Amino acid sequence: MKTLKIAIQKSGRLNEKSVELLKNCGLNFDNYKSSLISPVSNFPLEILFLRDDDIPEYVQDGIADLGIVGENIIEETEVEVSYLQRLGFGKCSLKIAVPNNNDIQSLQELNGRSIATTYPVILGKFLQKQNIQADIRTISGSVEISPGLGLSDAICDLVSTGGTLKSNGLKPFADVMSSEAILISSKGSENSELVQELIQRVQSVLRAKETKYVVLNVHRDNLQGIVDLLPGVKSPSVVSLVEENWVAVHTVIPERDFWDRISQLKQAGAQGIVVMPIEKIIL
Ligand code: PRT
Ligand code: ZN
Repeated sequence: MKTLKIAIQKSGRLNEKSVELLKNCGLNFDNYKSSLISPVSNFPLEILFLRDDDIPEYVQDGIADLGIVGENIIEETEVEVSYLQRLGFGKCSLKIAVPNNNDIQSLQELNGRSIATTYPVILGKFLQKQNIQADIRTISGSVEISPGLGLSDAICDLVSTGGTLKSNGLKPFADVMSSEAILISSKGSENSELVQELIQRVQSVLRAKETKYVVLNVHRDNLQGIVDLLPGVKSPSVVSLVEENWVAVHTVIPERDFWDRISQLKQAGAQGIVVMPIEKIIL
């Protein structure tokens, strides 16, 4: 059987979460920082540890069958790869930012101005779409200091908390794209059985992350009210308790509206609510 290769970031913002995801998929491998390649002992897979900028091209060229990388890098390198799954981590936005004391009000006012960035391709397409002629200054890093040094009027860079912009006296001005880590494959390899098996494992881990397992106690008189609050669940399990007319309801709740749902359940008579993380959900 052919051994697959998956490229992930060697070190940096996506490394830890990528390793965690693969480990949660049941893959056994050593995460030695010094090695470039690590075999998986219980799946025909090798892990390549690379700089994130190199991952899209490695995958496009088939040197790696799969990769985990930020959408921003895929778009910037303009590679032809298949998007398999958004992974929900490494979230950030590519934004144009201007100095706090700048009087630029509208996008059109960027005409004739200079913008420093490490994302000239994405920025170029964005400006073209908006019909703006600005001078894109491509630099290789520390973009945020360029207005202060008088190198550009504005910048276009990734933002997550906004702290870097703030500490450099900059304010966000326009959203160019939002990004998160994505599982990609080289064109065509998504059809292979092994890749499909991996995608299923990744999806079961992600589904589990989005849901919590909840057990609660309720008097039978209030049971229907509780069940009505659990849409999307085919049929919660109901187990009789020793105390007469009391039951335990076992169910899953989506993480995103978790607190709202819990307070509704309490109001409807739920008691002794126990919440547990789920490891995997296999459909
Ligand atoms: O060594 P290698 O080339 O592999 O790594 P790198 O240094 O080029 O990338 P790295 O590890 O910094 O980021 C990897 C990926 O994480 C990026 O390609 C994005 O997809 C994603 N990501 C998520 C981010 C951020 N959030 C982020 N905040 N990448 C960079 N930043 C930087 C940004 O450039 C700016 O300097 O963080 C600063 C802003 O952060 P805040 O929190 O102050 O807004
Ligand atoms: Zn990089």
